[in-house]
Amino acid sequence: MAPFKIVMVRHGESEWNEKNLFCGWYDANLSEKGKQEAENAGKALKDAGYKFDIAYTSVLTRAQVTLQAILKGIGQDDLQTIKTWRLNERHYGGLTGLNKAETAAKYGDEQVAIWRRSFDIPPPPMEADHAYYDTIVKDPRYSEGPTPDQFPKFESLKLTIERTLPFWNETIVPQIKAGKQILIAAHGNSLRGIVKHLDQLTDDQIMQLNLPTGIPFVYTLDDNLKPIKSLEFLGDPETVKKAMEAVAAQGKAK
Ligand code: DG2
Repeated sequence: MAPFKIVMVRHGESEWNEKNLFCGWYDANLSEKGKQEAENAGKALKDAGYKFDIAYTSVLTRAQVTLQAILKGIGQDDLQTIKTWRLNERHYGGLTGLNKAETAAKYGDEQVAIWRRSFDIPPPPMEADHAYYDTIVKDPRYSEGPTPDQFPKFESLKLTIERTLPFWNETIVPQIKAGKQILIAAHGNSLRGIVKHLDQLTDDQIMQLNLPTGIPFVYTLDDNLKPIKSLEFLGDPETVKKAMEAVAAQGKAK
């Protein structure tokens, strides 16, 4: 049945992306620009003739609203959609709510680059006195998981992959192999984890990847789910390049 195709998209710009705040598990909405990006993503998929059998997203609003806008754009509002915390953004721990550029001014660009992009060095934990601790930990959307002992206080990319990959392997892979057309709307780092896995990138290689908001990308996979084509964006290459560079620059002191 191969080659298989799977489409993924990082949500449109969120209100916290717009303000350049570490967001993680905080449930930010889309900004106006982000809503437009989500609509554009739907248009791009429609123009390319995509239709899906099932969609997956996180339990966070910014990913779900992006998905809804895309599904509306391609005329599939009622598509079966599975929501899981395992596709959530990485938990940014004690950095949640801090401005990325101000944090770089305080701790240095290099330290912020380590917190944002190193594979296994986590941010500091979110302690119980953190301004967003209760909002996140007591959110009823987590009543079905993660369990209290799985509930993160912080996550590196490595830890993010450790909870995303079981969902990928157990739930998404069987659907790909059954020939289902799949769309995933998720987050910068949960998707970087999937990209690292698919392309077998080294811990150093994945540090260089910054996913832009609201631009869908396609993987074409062989029978063993090895990529035949990787990370093909549905967007003008120059725009994609600039958007990736802008994401990388968010962690630099002004
Ligand atoms: C961003 C990613 O997550 O931030 O948590 O701040 O994809 O949900 O907007 P998203 C956040 P960086 O790792 O790019 O700093």
